[in-house]
Amino acid sequence: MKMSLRWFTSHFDKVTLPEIRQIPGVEGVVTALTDLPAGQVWPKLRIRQMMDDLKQHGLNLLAIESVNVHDSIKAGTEDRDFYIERYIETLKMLSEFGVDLVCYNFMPIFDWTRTDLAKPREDGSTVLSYDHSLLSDSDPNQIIEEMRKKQNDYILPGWEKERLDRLQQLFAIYENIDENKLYENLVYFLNAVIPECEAVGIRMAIHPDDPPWPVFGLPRIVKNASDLKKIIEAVDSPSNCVTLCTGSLGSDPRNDVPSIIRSLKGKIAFAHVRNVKHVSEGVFEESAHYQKDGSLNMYEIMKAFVDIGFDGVMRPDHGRAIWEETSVAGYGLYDRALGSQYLFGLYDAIMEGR
Ligand code: DNO
Repeated sequence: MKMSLRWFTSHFDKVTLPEIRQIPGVEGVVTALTDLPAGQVWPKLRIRQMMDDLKQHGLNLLAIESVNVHDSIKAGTEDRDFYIERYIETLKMLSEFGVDLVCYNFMPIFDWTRTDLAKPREDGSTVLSYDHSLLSDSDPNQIIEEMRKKQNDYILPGWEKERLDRLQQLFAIYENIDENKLYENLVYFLNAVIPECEAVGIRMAIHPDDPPWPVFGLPRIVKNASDLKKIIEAVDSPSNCVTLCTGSLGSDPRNDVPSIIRSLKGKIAFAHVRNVKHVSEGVFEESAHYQKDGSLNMYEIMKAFVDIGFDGVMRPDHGRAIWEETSVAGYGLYDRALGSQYLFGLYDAIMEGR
């Protein structure tokens, strides 16, 4: 297992590489050229700069999170082959720099969604939280505008201004896309991309939907154990893998996360590990990684990873905002650093007992 931290490059992240370097056991980062819109081929020079930056600070690039999939591919519009070609070009370029793990998701329009990015907790920290009732039956534009007003400049992926400006147009291309159609489009994409990945030694790791149920009426197809199994089986290849995100899957209490991990033995290339606190149906808030702070059994989760011989890249996932830190929502240094050490603690204790 290789421990990493997500880093948004020096353009966007206040967390610095020297800071990351001082977290015990963290061998590298997972990152991306976040400023590039989906569909653009990543320029070689920018990838080289990113690699040089990391090397100078003694950190490895352990994965790309993410190469985002263009909505034309997800919705299966006429121009999808053009965007698939570009996607493959980017993958090939990345492989020239030794990248062998790429995370992606197949959520229409938006990436992960929360309804509050700074919910105060009793201890004075704030967390990301979600209440489905705030999203139902409403116009996404209006809701997002309200949230952005309330929460200053905070944005989540998929909430960028350029995208919000053409939200209507984006919703229109998904008008006739149900779960089956979206799944077919994913399989079409995988059939094109996976052979190329095999050739250059890249593992593609699909990220579960977050939250794992439909949002704004858009279909979701990576919600639980059977969805993941179906995707893995659709294209049988060592390059067709999963990002096991405990927090995304775990926000649905029906998902038994340790058992999902066990069922995906050999297919998990990337692990995002965090806790989440279930509040009520469709309502959750993120918590500290520490088991008793949330609803997930973190010990059983880490044990499941050890039991299946997981040897991929792991990262602590979202943290609380603590000690007055401001950061990319969910991605401060302090609480994720604490989280990484908690995960190491569990991992080492489990290994020691073998
Ligand atoms: C949220 C992240 C996601 C993830 C993408 C993968 O914190 O886990 O944004 O990076 O869904 O493509």
